[in-house]
Amino acid sequence: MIVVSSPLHALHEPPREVSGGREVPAFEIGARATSILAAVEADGGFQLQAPDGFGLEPILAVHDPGLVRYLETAWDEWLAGGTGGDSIVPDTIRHPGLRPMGDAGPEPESPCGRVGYWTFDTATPIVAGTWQAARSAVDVAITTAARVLAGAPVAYGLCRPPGHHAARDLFGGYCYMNNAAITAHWSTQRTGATVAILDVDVHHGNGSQAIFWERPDVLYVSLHSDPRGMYPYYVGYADEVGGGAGMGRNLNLPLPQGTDDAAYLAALEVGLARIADFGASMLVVSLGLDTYALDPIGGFGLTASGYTAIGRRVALLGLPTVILQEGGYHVGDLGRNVVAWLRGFSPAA
Ligand code: Q9C
Ligand code: ZN
Repeated sequence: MIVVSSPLHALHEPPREVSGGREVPAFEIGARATSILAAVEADGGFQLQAPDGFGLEPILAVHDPGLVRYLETAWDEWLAGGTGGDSIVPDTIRHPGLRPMGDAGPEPESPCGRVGYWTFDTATPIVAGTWQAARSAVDVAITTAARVLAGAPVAYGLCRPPGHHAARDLFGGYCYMNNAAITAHWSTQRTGATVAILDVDVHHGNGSQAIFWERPDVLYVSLHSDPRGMYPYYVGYADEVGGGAGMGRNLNLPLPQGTDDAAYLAALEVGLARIADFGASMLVVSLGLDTYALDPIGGFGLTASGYTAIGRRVALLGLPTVILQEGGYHVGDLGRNVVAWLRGFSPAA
């Protein structure tokens, strides 16, 4: 199996995040990618490749140009503003209740005002290298799809930072640009493909859902921890089924805290049946390993052998498959769990 990765991810190293009312060391750190690469290299059966550069066009096809411009300029502007600090975190967030007019209003000029205009949480700091790292993650993701469109049955992209929480005009949830959504859209434009996104991260991929909400040609299916008790809290419920031309092309399967391998595999059958029904020509997997039993923020009970079984079951769909890294925060076991999943999908690597 081809594995695409870039060393540029390491330029994004947030020192901390605000979580549960405290500053805690960031969960989404470079050591995650190191763990995955080490396990992939130790396996020996994977073919490591560097990404190609795709520029801004595929990004701007999915994201608001204002968000992209913000991410590109935020750090320099923050430094110039003299507010100090080693990372950008909002103190005020553009809540829709602030504006009875119902629109977003103008983007402020103050650096503090700008960050809260484009993000929705306090867990996703911008540091000096965030823009370059986030761009490299997009290039990794598109390159992975390009290999599959060129005939590889499956390929894995080690995206970091992750992407599935980023919406058209919002970053958050450790995500700055939506690698999977950009890649799915790029694939539809390149080939006329119909794409199914299977999101197995423990968190609902609100960004991917929102981006394809009205799209008939991209099906979004997500298995995740019930948002009543889990980030992103306000979205990811079972009654969210898509809108307009995308009605019926969104499937949320919220699962209880503590979900184990067996219960997960049962729910996966429901998601895979919908994908088979849809008749996708390509599959994008948003691969989060924060469903792991020992994950520090996940709350599910999945195991390495569960991941192998899940990967094997997804492979049985028989679709050309682009697997993109999302979450997973047990750094010590993350690489082993990724390889367990990929080996399940492709036992011969
Ligand atoms: N107490 C991804 O897995 N909130 N993002 C964490 C922990 C943010 C997760 C709170 C979670 C974002 C890609
Ligand atoms: Zn997650």
